Amino acid sequence: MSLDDFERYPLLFGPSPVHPLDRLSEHLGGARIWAKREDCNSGLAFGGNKTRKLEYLVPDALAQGADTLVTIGGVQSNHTRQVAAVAARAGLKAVLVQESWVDWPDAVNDKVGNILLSRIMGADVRLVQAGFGIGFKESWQQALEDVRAAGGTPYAIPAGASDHRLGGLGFAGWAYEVRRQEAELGVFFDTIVVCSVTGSTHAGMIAGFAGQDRPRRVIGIDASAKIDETRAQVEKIARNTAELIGLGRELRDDEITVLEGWAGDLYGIPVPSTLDAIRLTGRLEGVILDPVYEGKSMAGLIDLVRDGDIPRDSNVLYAHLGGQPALNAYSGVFR
Ligand code: 5PA
Repeated sequence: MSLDDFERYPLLFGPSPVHPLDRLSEHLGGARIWAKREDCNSGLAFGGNKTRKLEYLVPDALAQGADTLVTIGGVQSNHTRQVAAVAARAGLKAVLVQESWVDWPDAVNDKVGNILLSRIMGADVRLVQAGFGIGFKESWQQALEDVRAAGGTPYAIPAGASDHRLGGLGFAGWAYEVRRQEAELGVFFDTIVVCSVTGSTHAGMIAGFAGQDRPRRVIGIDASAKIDETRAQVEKIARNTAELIGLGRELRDDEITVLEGWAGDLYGIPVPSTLDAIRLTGRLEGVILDPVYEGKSMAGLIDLVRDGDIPRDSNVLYAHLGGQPALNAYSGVFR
């Protein structure tokens, strides 16, 4: 088996853009930083990392005769918004369980940004009281039951499309896409920096890069503030995905790196380093990051470059995974 043996339902524009962040690189005084832009990878409701993962789940849903995609996330989940868009595009219904993962005081938190977009796209949006967790949830099981009881055929997509057999394939494909873009650009990215929460973005990359001849560091930055769970999930999905795409060997422990230190104490709550990273990237590059995910992984990248952990002669690829719609629910922190 190889990745090409899996059916893919095209949802992206094509390869996502790669470009240098020269003013940020200059500011940090070392390591050339580039970005690969999953935040503009698709015309479907602003795209993002889940849109790429879902290319491999949609054919499975259609093959099973499903008529409704059922998934789960926080109130400002980017994932659920992308499922709503993909359901619309594929002519399916969407049921979105939106749990109160983040205790965030912004008065419009459950009205603007991602949840607004999901409502516009016709998803059945259900607000549920339950805390953060990337595992399987009762509310999600209930939503699946409800669809069945109404005579529908649900297709279950776990949080972040991660703990799913096919969840790692999209970003395994990303690793091959990077290699093709490197050949065009004449550059080699020795270090990749990516935000990790439900794990299949980072895990897919690990599996995809593991099959390439030139080794590189794929550094996950935890944004869940639950490092042990993130690490365990990344490891599990990376190993499953590697097997699925026929890597032909076990992944080594040193191929799986998830770093903590930039999430703060709680998922979904920005800390000073998050806001500094968002402002710096906005002011130097005109590139917008969100306070839940990308601001935290960029804060990690900045410190790793500044401290010399990523050497000055490195070419670093920052995976920008999307997430900007949630900014609308965080306007209070930028006043
Ligand atoms: C998310 C996830 P993984 O969950 O695959 O580790 O990706 C982390 C991540 N960046 C990084 C952005 C913009 C993301 O949206 N979002 C989740 C969501 O519900 O939106 C799955 C948590």
